[in-house]
Amino acid sequence: MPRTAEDIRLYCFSPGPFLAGRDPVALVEAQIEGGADAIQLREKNLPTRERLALGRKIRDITRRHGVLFIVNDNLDLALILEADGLHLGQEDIPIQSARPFMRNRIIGVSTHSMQQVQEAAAAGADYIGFGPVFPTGTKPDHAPEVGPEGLARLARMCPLPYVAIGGITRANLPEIIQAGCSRVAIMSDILKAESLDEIEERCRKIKLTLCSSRK
Ligand code: 3NM
Repeated sequence: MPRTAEDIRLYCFSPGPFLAGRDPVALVEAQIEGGADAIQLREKNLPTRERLALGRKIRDITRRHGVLFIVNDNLDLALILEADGLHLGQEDIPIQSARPFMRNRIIGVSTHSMQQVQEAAAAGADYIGFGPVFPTGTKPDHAPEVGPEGLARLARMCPLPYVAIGGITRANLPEIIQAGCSRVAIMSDILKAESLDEIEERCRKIKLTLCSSRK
C-alpha cells in the first residue's frame, strides 16, 4: 500500500473536465481497481462546496482501498478532508506556508523548469510534478513542453521523487520510461475511455508497464 510519495507509480485524478455525465465516484473507483496509487481531487470548475462533497466521497474510497488521497490547490480542503497530501501549483500558497499545517503529510509541487525543481526541493517538497512532457489540452495555457529530453535531464539531478505529467498516453509511455522515469500522472488518456472497464484496463496496463521498468 502506498504510504509516501516514493511509493507512487500511477497517479490519477478525479474526473474534472472528463466527467461527461458519469458518476465521479465510479470513475475514481475504476482507476483504483486498475492500480492507481494516488488520487488527486482536481475540480477547478466545481464550486467549493461541491468540491468538498465530492472530496468526502473520494476520501472514503481511497481510505478503504489504502490509496493516497491528495487535494489540489486548497489547503483548507486538504485539512478538512484529512487528505494524505496537498498539491500546489507555482501560483498557489508557498510550501513554507502550508508546511506547518501539513506537518508530516505529503506536499507536492508542479514544476516546469529545473529552477523550479530546485526551489521546490529547497522549500521541502515531498515530490514534484514535472511537465508538461508533451502538449496537452487538459491544462490550458500550460508552460512549454519539457519533452522526454527534459525529463531525462531531470532524472540525472532530481533529489526528490518526481512524477511526469502532461500529454502522457499508453503510446508514449515507453519514452517516459526510457527517460528514466517510473512515476506518471495521467488524466485524459485514462478518463476519456468510454466504459469503467476500459478505464480500469488502461490503468492496469500502464501500471504493469511502470512496475516492470526497473527504476
Ligand atoms: N498539470 P493529461 S499538465 C494537471 O504541466 C496538469 O503541471 C500539468 O492531463 C503540468 O494527462 C496537466 O490529460 C494535465 O495531459 C494532465
